[in-house]
Amino acid sequence: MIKTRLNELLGIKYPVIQGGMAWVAEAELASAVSNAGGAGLIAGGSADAEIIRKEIYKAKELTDKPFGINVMLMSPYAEDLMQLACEEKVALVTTGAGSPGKYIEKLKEAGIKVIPVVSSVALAKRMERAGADAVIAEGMEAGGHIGSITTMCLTPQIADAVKIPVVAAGGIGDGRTLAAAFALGAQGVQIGTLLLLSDECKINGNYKEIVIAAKDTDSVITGTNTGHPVRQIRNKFTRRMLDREKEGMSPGEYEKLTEGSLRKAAVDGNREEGSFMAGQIAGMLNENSRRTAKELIENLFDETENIINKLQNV
Ligand code: TUI
Repeated sequence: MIKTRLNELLGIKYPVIQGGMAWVAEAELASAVSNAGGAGLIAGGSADAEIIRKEIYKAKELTDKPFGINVMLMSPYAEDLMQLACEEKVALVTTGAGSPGKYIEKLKEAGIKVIPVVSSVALAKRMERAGADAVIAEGMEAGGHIGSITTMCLTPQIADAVKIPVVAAGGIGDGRTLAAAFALGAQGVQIGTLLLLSDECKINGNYKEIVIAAKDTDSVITGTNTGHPVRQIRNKFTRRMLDREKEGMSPGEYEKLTEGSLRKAAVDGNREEGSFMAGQIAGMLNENSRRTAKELIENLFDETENIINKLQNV
């Protein structure tokens, strides 16, 4: 059995945290991941606190295991969601797309574990000083909003720079990549793309088909120069975005073009206009990857143990 400081910190069976996927990670997925022995998350995305409160209540009905919320810090409701987390005493808060420094003290007072996603050594160190319990080192292999360093290079550099546990994210999709994360100095992993295909993930079926069909080179990064770099599967929407970026689109126009695109992917399954965020591991996934969250997580850790055992003979 793989046991690390992350298991201890969160009181979980497997050292895995679910990615905080906006418009994707709802109560059903979060509770399934927690029931499977990981740390499930409800994604705050751009939703207001009352919507997320309902999801928290639903998750409390579905699991008695620890789960948390992910707060996307560019959301206008980020502060409300932090307040909500304290009121509802969720087990953990992960954050993305910014620095949660000013919220950490209050969250800790409420007994909540705080685990920010970071994409640089500098921010990881700042988060440790501010009292974070662990950090998620997210490489640019990940889906959604990303930094510029790969998981392979970011994880060991952050592991060397901080004493708190490091969770590797971006590019983790099977036992080989998970074992590699441990080799890089991580105490656990965050999994997003793999869970898109779990039965409990209720996104539009087209989204799942698009992720399954994706090859290694099928994701692109939009927004590198105009706003926030975002990895997603190439389609008509990304081609238009990249064309407009070349022509010198303003950040304002960028925001306007992206507005609603995630909903169009996750809810409507609009193949042309949706932003189908997914990591580079999409290329590894196939029809057999459609499983329950429990099967996916158990299989992932079985594979990891096998790989680690095999590596003893290298
Ligand atoms: O946040 C994510 N992934 C996301 S958020 C999201 S919603 C969105 N939709 C459209 C455009 C933009 C966002 C979709 N996917 N991952 C965690 C993450 N955080 N990756 C990188 C960062 C990050 C980047 C810069 C964290 C902090 C930061 O700088 C903060 C500072 O103050 O230095």
